[in-house]
Amino acid sequence: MKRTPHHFSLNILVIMVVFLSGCSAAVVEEDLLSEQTPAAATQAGDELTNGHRFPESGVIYQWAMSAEASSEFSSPEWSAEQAVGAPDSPGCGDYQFSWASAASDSIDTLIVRFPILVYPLEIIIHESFNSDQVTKVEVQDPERLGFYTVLQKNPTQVDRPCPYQLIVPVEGIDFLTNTVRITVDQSQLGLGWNEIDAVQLIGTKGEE
Ligand SMILES: [Ca+2]
Repeated sequence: MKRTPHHFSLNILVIMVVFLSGCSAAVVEEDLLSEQTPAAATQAGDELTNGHRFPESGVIYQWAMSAEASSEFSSPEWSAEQAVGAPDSPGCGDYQFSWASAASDSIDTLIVRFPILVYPLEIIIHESFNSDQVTKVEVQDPERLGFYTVLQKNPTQVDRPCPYQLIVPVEGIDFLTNTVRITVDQSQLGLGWNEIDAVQLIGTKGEE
């Protein structure tokens, strides 16, 4: 794996900082959110889930707004922060726009938080390199601060498609949540870093 300085990404970062400093928080949050109506969902069509699995209105599709990890390869490149927002790695490969753990053969966790508390319907993990070594996905109950497992499985090697979307249906969670914890186990298959580009939480706000 080649880890060389990427001057161009530094430039992009500077541009992004300048750009973001000019944005209000509301604008940034809007970028992370979309509330799909059936019509909009049909038009979107670029993701497997949009409009097909949840055609009803009132379903919120949101990208992570913050992230932390048990380790990260470097910062800002390959840091946990790279899993924030919509996918931005340019394709399948070892791109610094995705989170990578410090070691290539470790068990590590990534925690992502979302703008709005929802009853979760589905979690989609966008993996850009060495899929799919995710072994556990949990959601947090913000009142009890406990994590509840919604997926537990063995790591597998998925060569195609790449990037890969791990779609995790969520059932039986009766509390509102905005926090997801993902565990990758890179110790078993010898594939190297399983890099995560973005995470989407789909759910409903329930009765108000
Ligand atoms: Ca990313």
